[in-house]
Amino acid sequence: MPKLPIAATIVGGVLTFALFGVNLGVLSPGVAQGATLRQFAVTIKERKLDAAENVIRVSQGEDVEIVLTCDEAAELHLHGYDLLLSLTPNVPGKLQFTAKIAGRFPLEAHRFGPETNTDASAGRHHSTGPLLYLEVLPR
Ligand SMILES: [Cu+2]
Repeated sequence: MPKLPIAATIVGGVLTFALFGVNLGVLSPGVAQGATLRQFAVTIKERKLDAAENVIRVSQGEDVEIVLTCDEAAELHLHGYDLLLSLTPNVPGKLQFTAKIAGRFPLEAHRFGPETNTDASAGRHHSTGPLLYLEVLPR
């Protein structure tokens, strides 16, 4: 495996959704009536967020769905909400939660590469710094 630079980038989609606050609830039939579902798409490439801005902003109480795609295996951790997500290369994975806690929370990679990857390029808990921040504005 080539050693990849450790860093991060957000996808255009994230910024777009964040700016316009698009309610995509219509695309998710499972969502309760009247609830606002905030959907975000995030791509991680070469251990960087593939986007211009690294902040996802929502309001407290909103339902949030973050779809993450990474070009290699990874284990991601959303702090504060304490959600873990294991990703397979190029297969989207979802973080779904209700934004009950206001604040600013980092999303970080605990690991890049396969689980068996123990060399330094795998990254360690928090060693690469946050990929992005989730900001939950208080009501
Ligand atoms: Cu962590």
